[in-house]
Amino acid sequence: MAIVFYYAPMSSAVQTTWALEELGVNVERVKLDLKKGDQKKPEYLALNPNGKVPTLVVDGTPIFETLAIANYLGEQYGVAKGMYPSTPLERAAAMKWMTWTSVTLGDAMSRYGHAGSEHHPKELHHEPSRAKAKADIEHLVGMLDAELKKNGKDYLLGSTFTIADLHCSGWCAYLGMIGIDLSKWSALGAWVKRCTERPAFGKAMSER
Ligand SMILES: N[C@@H](CCC(=O)N[C@@H](CS)C(=O)NCC(=O)O)C(=O)O
Repeated sequence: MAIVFYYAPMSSAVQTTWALEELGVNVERVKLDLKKGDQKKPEYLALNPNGKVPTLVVDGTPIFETLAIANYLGEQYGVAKGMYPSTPLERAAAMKWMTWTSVTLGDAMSRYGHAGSEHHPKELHHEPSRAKAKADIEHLVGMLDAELKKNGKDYLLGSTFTIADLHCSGWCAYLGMIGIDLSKWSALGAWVKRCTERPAFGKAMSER
C-alpha cells in the first residue's frame, strides 16, 4: 500500500502522526508550511478542498478530517494489533467518543479559541463568548471524567490503550496547552497522563 501523509508539526496532524507511530505504518511524509500557505495551493486543494492538515492519501485516495483518518487507520491496522474494536457495536462505542470529541468538544474548543486566542483576530474576540465556551468545555470534560470513573478501567474502552484513547486524549492534552486546568478532573487527568506518556506521543510532539 502506498501512503502519503501531508502534515504540519504541532497542528491537528499530530493526532495522525501519533497513530501512524503507534501502529507502525510506513508512509511518505510531506511537510507543509502553513504560514507560507502550502495548504492553499491548487495541488493540495485537489486532495483536500478544506485546505487544512492532515491529509492521508492511500493508493491515490485522499482521506481528510482527523477523525476519518483515525477510523481508517484503526480499521486497517488497529484491529490486528488489538488497538481498535473489531465488531460493529464495539466500534460504535469507540466512534461515539471519538465523534463526541471532534464535534461536540471540538465545537466548544473552537469557540473558545475564536473568542480570545492570540491566533485569532483581536477584532473578533468577545469575552462573554469566551467565558461561555470555557463553561461548555468544563461541562464536557466533566462528562468524560465521569465516564472514565464509571468504567473504572485505565482506558476508554477497557484495560488496553486504543485509537479511541489516542484520538480523545490528544484533544484533551491540547486543552491543557490552551490554559484549561485539567487537575480538578482526577480520572481524566490521570488518563490523559497515561496516554500522553507513551513514547509515540512524545515522538509526534517533538517535531517543530
Ligand atoms: N477538522 C479538521 C481540522 C484541521 C485543521 O484545523 N487544521 C489546521 C491546523 S491545526 C490547519 O490546517 N489550518 C490551516 C488553515 O486553516 O489554513 C481535522 O480534524 O482534520
